Amino acid sequence: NADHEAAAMASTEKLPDEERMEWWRDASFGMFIHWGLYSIPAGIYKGDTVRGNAEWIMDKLDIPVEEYEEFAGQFNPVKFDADQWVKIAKDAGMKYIVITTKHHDGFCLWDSEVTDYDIMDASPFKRDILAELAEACKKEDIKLCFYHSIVDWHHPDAQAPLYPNYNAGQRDSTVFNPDFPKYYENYLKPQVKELLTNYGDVGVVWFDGDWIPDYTTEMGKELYSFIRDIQPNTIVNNRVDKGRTGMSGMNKSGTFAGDFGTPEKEIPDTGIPGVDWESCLTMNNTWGFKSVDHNWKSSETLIRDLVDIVSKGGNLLLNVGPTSEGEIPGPSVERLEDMGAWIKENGESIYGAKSSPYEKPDWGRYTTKDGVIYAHVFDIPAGGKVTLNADIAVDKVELLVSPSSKLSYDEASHSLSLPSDLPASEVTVIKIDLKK
Ligand code: FUL
Repeated sequence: NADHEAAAMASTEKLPDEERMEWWRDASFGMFIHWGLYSIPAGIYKGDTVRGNAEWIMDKLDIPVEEYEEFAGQFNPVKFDADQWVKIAKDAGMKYIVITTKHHDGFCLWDSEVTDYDIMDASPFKRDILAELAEACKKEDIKLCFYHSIVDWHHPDAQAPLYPNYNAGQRDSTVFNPDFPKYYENYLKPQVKELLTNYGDVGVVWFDGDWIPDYTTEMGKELYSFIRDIQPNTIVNNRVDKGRTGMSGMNKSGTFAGDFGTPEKEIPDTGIPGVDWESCLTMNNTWGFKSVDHNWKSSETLIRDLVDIVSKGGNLLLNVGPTSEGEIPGPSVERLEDMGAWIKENGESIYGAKSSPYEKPDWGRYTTKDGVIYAHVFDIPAGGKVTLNADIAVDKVELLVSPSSKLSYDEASHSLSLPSDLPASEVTVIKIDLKK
């Protein structure tokens, strides 16, 4: 249909790097969606519960390929509603969505031409998830982005059985699959091409699985140009290559490693000037849906994490793991609603904001934009006195949520006095206009 076709058109005008990265830098906040067959066992198989990430169940519980494949025939997420997912993201203040087109288990959420192990050919659902999301995103002006795993436990030229005890931490990292280059050439690249050809503008390609020894820096470099040749403005994460450092997921200096760093389940202590990065975080302890994981972070923690990340110059990619029926879990939706409510009132201090040149204060964080410093107060000091820990040339101060309420500033002590009847907030934002 016409909507489908309009959503499938991609722009081809090549932007200079600063402009190409602009929407992403200004966006600050996106939704990560880990969804696939693993949502069916939801962390438990034949009575065993997977430790940690539920999307790793095939590997962690040693489920043979033929047994795992049976989930494909059961995957029928009748409650999936792309418009609703996009609305949940948009109402939360998120500007982009990154969905697992294929995770390590190899199952594809779109109608891939190079395999039948996908939603259209192997499952009763027979709807192209990516096409529906592309349409919904286009309507709401949300950027659609694709996570794509380099690791593939299902494809014979790339799969696990060659790797006894396949595990990022435990496996013998010297064992190679001699057929991996075939998989790279005849499967991985054609799939990436499909993703970049059939669903309109792709904001980001978010690779994962760069750690396997079969995948080389040469492949990464080639894949990067391959993508930019098809869609010149697509942004690619650093896992297109092995250039990231272990813990922080930032880029090693001097190595080729995509367009931005990807600290995982972690917020770096400080940003790095001139380096783009995005922390991906879970709301509980897993990416893929896990029925027994109720260890939810509070909305307050998540809002403060967002502020912390933006104050250091990064983006937050916050995960949801929909159920096998196609629903974003209730506790995730509640948290996203709380975040949306806060952002609705305070978003000016987040979108397009940069890290400030000042040390982080004990009471919270600073962000900055257009001659304004935003002081984000996490814990209001006793007596309502917030002391600026830097020599900031204050012209005017006001509460972002209620510009008319009384706020005073004492220049000698660099301190702001907050009114005692302040409405409660996870983070109270004070807007400080700087002297010109
Ligand atoms: C990791 C993967 O192994 C996890 O399953 C998850 O997708 C995370 C974002 O990246 O490396």
